Amino acid sequence: MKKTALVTGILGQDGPYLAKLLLEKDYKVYGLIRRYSNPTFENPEYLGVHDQIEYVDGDLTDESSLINVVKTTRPDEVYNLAAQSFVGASWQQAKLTTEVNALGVLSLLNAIKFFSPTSKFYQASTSEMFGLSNDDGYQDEDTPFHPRSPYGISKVYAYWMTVNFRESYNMFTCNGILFNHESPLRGIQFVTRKITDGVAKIKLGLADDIHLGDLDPKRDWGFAGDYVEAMYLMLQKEEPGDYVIATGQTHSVQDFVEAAFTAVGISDWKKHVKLDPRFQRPAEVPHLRGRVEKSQARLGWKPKVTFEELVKMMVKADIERLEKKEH
Ligand code: G4F
Repeated sequence: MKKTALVTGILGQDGPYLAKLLLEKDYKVYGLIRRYSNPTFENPEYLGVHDQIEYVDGDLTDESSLINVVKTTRPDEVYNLAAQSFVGASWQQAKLTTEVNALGVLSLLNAIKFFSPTSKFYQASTSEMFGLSNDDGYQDEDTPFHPRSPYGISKVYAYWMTVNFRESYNMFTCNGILFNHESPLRGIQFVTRKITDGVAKIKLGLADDIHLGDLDPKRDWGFAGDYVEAMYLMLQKEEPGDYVIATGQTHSVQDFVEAAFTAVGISDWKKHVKLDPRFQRPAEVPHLRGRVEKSQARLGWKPKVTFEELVKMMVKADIERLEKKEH
């Protein structure tokens, strides 16, 4: 019998990469989608998986819809990737962020507990939970949390609820504490895609500048396609657990900008980058860098794509996309 997986957030960045991996492993993949007037299937289409996913209707803020989906699909594995995932928006929409990212996870865990208790559960936790915690320049599974945004706070709640269902009800629940992971499918608001799209437009003569909030923050950036493999591996272990997934290297926003301009042969990047306070955050997370000893030792997971390869991949994809649009 085919294994089955329910993936929430199937139209985002990670959902289609995970679906591709699971389909290659011969899973049946259910993708949860909430009601949109005009849903866009661009990301699953980009990876060629759209036709193979069975879409099911539901919303993390509507418990009865989750119960219905869990009860009818009874999946072997549930990957909760759905979220209000843009940190910057979480100050303006703190309650919505909390309802989706925190209470939504509680509802999903409850639906599994009552209607499919043997389903294994993956929660998309995040390095944003660490926030200011940066004792020795790294963060790992033992680093205390100090979230800096309503987004980070909502994710800390979901993290602990995931741990609590494991400890209280003996359910197989895991947290993947993923550091920033990017790809050509990244939403245009996130800084990496904003930069690569801007650089592609400048290269093609379609724009002059990129407006950014801050060049100093440092992030541990990896490739989303590598990171979904770690999600899968967590649920294949004998015992559930929580794992940091990262590259172990950190770069500033400025490093990313320089690498993206270099990828198209432009050296005077300063001419094209404007600092714009509209994109600054009320409280910043200055430095993220993950220590990945546990995931390497216990999951055998390692990132494959380097920082430079990632930047080049994203710039190339944006140039191709724009050239296609122009013709
Ligand atoms: O790309 P970002 O918006 O990602 P951020 O806030 O690090 O969050 C991402 O990674 C988290 C994992 O650590 C996820 F949990 C989360 O869902 C999301 O995927 O911003 C990266 C950095 C920040 O320090 C931000 O302040 O870039 C800085 N930045 C500077 N100028 C900017 C800009 N970010 C954006 N989006 N736009 C700017 O103009």
